[in-house]
Amino acid sequence: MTQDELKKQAAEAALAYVQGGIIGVGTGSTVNHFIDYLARIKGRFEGAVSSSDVSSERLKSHGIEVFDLNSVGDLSLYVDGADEANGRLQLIKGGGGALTREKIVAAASETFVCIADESKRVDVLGAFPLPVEVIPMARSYVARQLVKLGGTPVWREGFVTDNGNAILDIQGLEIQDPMALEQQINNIAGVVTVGLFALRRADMLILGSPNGVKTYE
Ligand code: ABF
Repeated sequence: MTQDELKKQAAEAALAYVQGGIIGVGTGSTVNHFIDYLARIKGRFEGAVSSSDVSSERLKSHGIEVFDLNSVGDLSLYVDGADEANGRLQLIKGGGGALTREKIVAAASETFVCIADESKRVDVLGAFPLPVEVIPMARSYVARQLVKLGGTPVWREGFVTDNGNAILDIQGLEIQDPMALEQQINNIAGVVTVGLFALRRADMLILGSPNGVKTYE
């Protein structure tokens, strides 16, 4: 099976958790499949809050209504992908640059279902460069602080987030204590969001694999 088929498998399995109301929808190629599957069950839910402009456009193209998070209450479900997931369902996200909105929607959701192909499953987070969204004027300052934490930050040059900010990707980390590192990076002035989802991890991880879907809670 191709990697894309494994992503589709995970995306389709997540449909079972759509129980109505307004759902949170993330970003990325796995979520794109989820959005396409959602179109088939449009009658089963009211609409979506999306974590990126790209996903909003895709949802709308299927005739799915997109709501502003400010106009709805907490969401019962959020479905999104990840760049890495460990056994405790802690994640690295933000490879696509939408980490801030993803973190907000995850925080506002009761259940976070993460969908991915099984190549995303790791024992220790950090081989995938950890994205950090920063206020542009703080970029160099934040980079110096990240070096002190043992990483090598690389500016994602030319990339501007949906919020008008810059991204630093931290290479060379072996993240033994994801919650502590998330807190440390959150505390640096100028950091908007770090792509570690450990303080608010996924509640469920659905991985597509050649032997079928694997679900972890
Ligand atoms: C988003 O999409 C991100 O947080 C993560 O960077 C990425 C995963 O993309 P894909 O599903 O294309 O691997 O969820």
